[in-house]
Amino acid sequence: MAATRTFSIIKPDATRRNLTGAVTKMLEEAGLRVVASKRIRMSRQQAEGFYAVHKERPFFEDLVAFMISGPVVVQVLEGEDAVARNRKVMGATNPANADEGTIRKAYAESIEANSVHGSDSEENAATEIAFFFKPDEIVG
Ligand code: IDP
Ligand code: MG
Repeated sequence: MAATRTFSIIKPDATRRNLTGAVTKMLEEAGLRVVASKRIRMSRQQAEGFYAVHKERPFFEDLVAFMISGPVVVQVLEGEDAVARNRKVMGATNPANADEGTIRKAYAESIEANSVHGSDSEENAATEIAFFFKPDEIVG
C-alpha cells in the first residue's frame, strides 16, 4: 500500500507540559513520519475556521478558546494508511475511553484537552493540510 498523508495538531495542553517530543515519538513509533511541522499560535479566526464543522456543537466556544490558549504544533504525517494509523495511535476522544498505548491514554487531561488532533478522513486530511501548509513546506 502506498504512503498517504494526514494532518495532526499537538494541542496547547501538550505543548504547555513540554510533551511535543514525547507525542511525536509515539507518532513515529506508530509508523508515521513527520514531513512538515511548525509551532504556531492559532488566531481565533483560524481556530473557528478549522473547527467550523463543530460550530453547532455545545462545546464549540470552549474548544476555540482552548485551541488559542497556547502554542500548538501543526504537522503533516506520512505513512501507510496514515489517517487510520494516526487515529489508532491517538486513541478515543475521551481519554477515559482511550486504549492503553495511545497518546490520549498516556497524556490527555480531559475530553477537551486531549493533546492531539488527527484528520478523520483522507478528504479532510487534504483540506486540513492545505489550511496550514503550502506545498513547498512539505518535504517527504
Ligand atoms: P476527535 O478530536 O477525536 O476527532 P471530535 O468529535 O472531532 O473528536 O471533536 C473535536 C475536538 O473537540 C475534540 O478533540 C475535543 O478537543 C473537543 N471535544 C469533543 N467532544 C467534546 C465534549 O463533549 N466536550 C468538550 N470538548 C469536546
Ligand atoms: Mg475530529
